[in-house]
This record gives sequence, C-alpha cells and structure tokens, in this order.
Amino acid sequence: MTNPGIFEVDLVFPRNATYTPQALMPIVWAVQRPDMPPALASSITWSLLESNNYTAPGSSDDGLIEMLSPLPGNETLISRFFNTIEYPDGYWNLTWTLWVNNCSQEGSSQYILKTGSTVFTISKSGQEPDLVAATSAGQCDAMDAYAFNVTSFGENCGYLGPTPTTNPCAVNISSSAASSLYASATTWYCAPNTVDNPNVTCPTSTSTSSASNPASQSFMVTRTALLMLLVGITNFILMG
Ligand SMILES: *[C@@H]1O[C@H](CO)[C@@H](O)[C@H](O)[C@H]1NC(C)=O
Ligand SMILES: *[C@@H]1O[C@H](CO)[C@@H](O)[C@H](O)[C@H]1NC(C)=O
Ligand SMILES: *[C@@H]1O[C@H](CO)[C@@H](O)[C@H](O)[C@H]1NC(C)=O
Ligand SMILES: *[C@@H]1O[C@H](CO)[C@@H](O)[C@H](O)[C@H]1NC(C)=O
Ligand SMILES: *[C@@H]1O[C@H](CO)[C@@H](O)[C@H](O)[C@H]1NC(C)=O
Ligand SMILES: *[C@@H]1O[C@H](CO)[C@@H](O)[C@H](O)[C@H]1NC(C)=O
Ligand SMILES: *[C@@H]1O[C@H](CO)[C@@H](O)[C@H](O)[C@H]1NC(C)=O
Ligand SMILES: CC(=O)N[C@H]1CO[C@H](CO)[C@@H](O)[C@@H]1O
Repeated sequence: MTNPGIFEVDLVFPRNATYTPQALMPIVWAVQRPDMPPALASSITWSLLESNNYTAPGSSDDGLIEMLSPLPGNETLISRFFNTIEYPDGYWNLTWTLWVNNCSQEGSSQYILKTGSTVFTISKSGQEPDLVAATSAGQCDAMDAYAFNVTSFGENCGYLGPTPTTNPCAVNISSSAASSLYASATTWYCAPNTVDNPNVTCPTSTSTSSASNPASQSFMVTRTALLMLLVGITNFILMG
C-alpha cells in the first residue's frame, strides 16, 4: 500500500552552465517519494544530443529509466555518466520526459508527460562538475523539477490533484553520496562483461576498497565515441 503525497522528480545535474570535459560526466535525477513510481507506472525517457544533432557521433536518444520496483529511502538519486573528453568544445541538449499515469474519473487512465531540456556547454575553460554544490542553497532552486499531488491510487495510476509547487531544495547530495555515484560508475565500467568499455583506469587488485574511493583513481579514456553508461540497465540506483 503506497501512501498518497507529493511525487517529484528533479534534474539535479547538469545545469545550464559550462563544464570542463570529463571522462565521467554525470547526469543525476532525484526522485522524491521513490516508493511511488511503480504505483504511478512512472518512468523517465531522455535524450542527449551533441549540438542538438541526432546524428552527431556523441548523441544518444534512447534513454529509458523504468522504475518498476519501489526505490529505497525518501529520496533516490538516479545517475548516468557519459564521456565528453572527445568533445572538448561544444554544446549539448539533454531533454527528458517524466511519465506519470493519471487515473481519470471515467475509468481510462492517461499519461501525463512533463518535458524539460537543459542545454550545457563543454569547454576547457568551464567549471568542474560539482554535485554537492548543485544541491546547495544558492543553486538548488534552479533545478528543472516536476511535482504531482497524488491524492490516491487506482490500477497502475494516481489520482492527481492540482499541481503543487516543486521543492527541489529538499534534495541534498552529500560529498559521500556524490563519491558513491562516481565509484559505482567506475565499478560498472570496470566490471567484466560490461558494455564495450572505454579505457577507464580500473583497480588492478580485486580489493573492493579502491572502488569505494574514486578520488584515488584517475579516469583515462581513449574512446572516440561517446559512451553512454548503463543504457538498458535499469537497476543502477543509489540512495542520496
Ligand atoms: C543559460 O545561461 C546563459 C548564461 O548565463 C543565459 O544567457 C541563458 O539565458 C540561460 N538559458 C536558460 C534556458 O536558462
Ligand atoms: C533542446 O531540445 C529541445 C527539445 O527537442 C528543443 O525544444 C530545444 O530548442 C533544444 N535547444 C537547443 C538550444 O537546441
Ligand atoms: C550532424 O552530425 C552529422 C554527423 O556528424 C553531420 O554529418 C551533420 O552535418 C550534422 N548536422 C548539422 C546540422 O550540423
Ligand atoms: C522520510 O521522510 C519522513 C517524513 O518527511 C521522515 O519522518 C523520515 O525520517 C524520513 N526518513 C529518512 C530515512 O530520511
Ligand atoms: C488528471 O485527469 C483528470 C481527469 O480525470 C483531469 O481533470 C486532471 O486535470 C488530470 N491531472 C493533471 C495533473 O493533468
Ligand atoms: C494535495 O492534495 C491534498 C488532497 O486534496 C490536499 O489536502 C493537500 O493540501 C495537497 N497538497 C499540496 C501541496 O498541494
Ligand atoms: C545535507 O547533507 C550535509 C552533509 O551530509 C549535511 O551537513 C546537511 O545538514 C544536509 N542538509 C539538509 C538540508 O539535509
Ligand atoms: C584525458 C585523457 O585521458 N585523454 C585521452 C582520451 O583518449 C584519447 C584517445 O585515445 C587520447 O588522445 C587522450 O589523450
């Protein structure tokens, strides 16, 4: 039994800003009330277009995040990482859609789609990505955010009240939570049988301690194509 309340999804990162090229450039969403997506048949679709060009080599337009099981905690961070080392100058358009199934009084539910897009620039003169700063008091209110007031639930849908105001500043990414996201991305790259790996420097020992300390690792990337991590992998979810 899922309790009613406010369901919200926030794009924590990136923002409309200029960032330095990164082997692991993060995309992070925060899901507030992460227990709700299964009951709302909710998912996120997204595309990331280099120069807003579908056929550019770095572009990826088939991102899908299904949330078929309740996610843990009061707030769950969902991350994807991609490589911009090979694209040191240019702009990118991240467009994402939140799908929420709205019950109707007449019986047939209908999906509500909320779409946001964030354009950001990659340049050597940019700033380093900073997930902690992105949730700080000065920056949190600029998140692209969508909220629904779910008053009750039907068959794979929610009865939605008037749209509430969003509350992105409730999201808090600590430095250890940020490190965990990066560490998991590194672990994912370095796992055996993973999708076509770039040459991220992986721990040489089988010790797991190095994987939990991404600051001790350097990310070497020699791929020419942008690599989307985790496409098709649904269960890569970390608590904030
Ligand atoms: C993005 O930031 C630039 C520079 O601050 C600003 O000129 C532009 O209007 C912003 N665009 C959006 C969509 O916020
Ligand atoms: C980004 O993509 C959205 C959705 O396709 C589009 O409306 C918007 O104009 C694009 N922005 C830029 C700067 O290309
Ligand atoms: C989009 O990218 C493709 C592949 O690099 C290129 O051939 C095409 O000219 C680009 N289109 C635009 C409008 O820049
Ligand atoms: C989750 O939110 C509820 C209500 O806001 C609060 O009482 C509870 O302590 C929170 N739990 C965690 C793990 O943050
Ligand atoms: C959900 O559907 C109802 C019709 O049953 C409609 O009145 C309401 O505006 C919809 N809610 C949203 C948030 O679009
Ligand atoms: C959500 O809907 C409930 C039931 O109508 C209402 O009591 C509550 O005030 C609403 N919450 C917000 C934040 O709008
Ligand atoms: C956010 O996390 C930091 C570090 O864990 C903590 O010091 C701070 O109190 C938290 N802020 C909120 C609003 O939860
Ligand atoms: C920073 C970094 O590791 N850059 C390397 C990425 O991969 C390309 C292609 O192999 C190299 O030329 C860069 O030096």
